[in-house]
Amino acid sequence: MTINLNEEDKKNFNDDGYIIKKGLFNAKEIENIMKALESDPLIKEHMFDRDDSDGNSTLSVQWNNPGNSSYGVGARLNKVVNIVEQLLEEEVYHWHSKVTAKAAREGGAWEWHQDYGYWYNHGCLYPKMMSVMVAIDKSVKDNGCLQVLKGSHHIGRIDHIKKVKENGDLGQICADQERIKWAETRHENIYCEMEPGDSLFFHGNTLHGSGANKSDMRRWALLFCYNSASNNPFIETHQPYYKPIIKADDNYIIDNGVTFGDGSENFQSTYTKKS
Ligand SMILES: O=C(O)CCC(=O)C(=O)O
Repeated sequence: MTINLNEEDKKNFNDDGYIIKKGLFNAKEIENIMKALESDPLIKEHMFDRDDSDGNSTLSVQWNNPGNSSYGVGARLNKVVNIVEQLLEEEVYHWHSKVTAKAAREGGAWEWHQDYGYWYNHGCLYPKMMSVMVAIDKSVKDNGCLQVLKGSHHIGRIDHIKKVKENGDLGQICADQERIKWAETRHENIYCEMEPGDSLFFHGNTLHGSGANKSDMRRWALLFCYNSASNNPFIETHQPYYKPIIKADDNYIIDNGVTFGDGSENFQSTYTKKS
């Protein structure tokens, strides 16, 4: 199915750097995705801790091939890819997908960053890239929902550095702190509160981050990231070159029940596992 975005959606994305599509995934789809994420041994095997400055961690797992699992195929669904292509105004290909899982009371924060702040270093010349965050659990301020600085994609790419923790150790990679300080004075900080199935579409240069999970509610999210077909990286990294997306029917996740990865996902394990 093609969901035709209206002019307002496109304008909002261009002006604000994000839009939220409520209920893009229905309750049964989210149930199947959640069951697959919670029980697929491949997910357990590739989950890694990503510490924040206070030592709280978010579990994360990332893969390059969308595949056919309930959680992976979402990145290939017509209803998702067609929206991304309308927003970036050209054909896109799958860059990577990931899960970010904040446990109740323990899940850590993500420093302000731009995804293109990282992807620039993977040889993509243009910021014609974006992400889609699908809420698996209800996401609110208290459990560390994603925050965006509205309209901050207009700033352009900001240098990213490793944050120095209070004890002097190097922490997460984040956008230059001086620029963030100024960006926060000029761009509204939006807490993207979402119900399961709601999906946030945001530009590669939109500054975003999230707070620690201080609540008793878990906060899991699934992220699909895309590059424009014309923006093939000019260097070789772990990220993929252009490969057409084989779009999947919107009913795939329901029709196929709970499906696990088959090993073709090319899971990335770039984070340090906690001992
Ligand atoms: O899960 C989150 O709160 C943030 C994830 C994020 O910003 C990212 O993966 O780039």
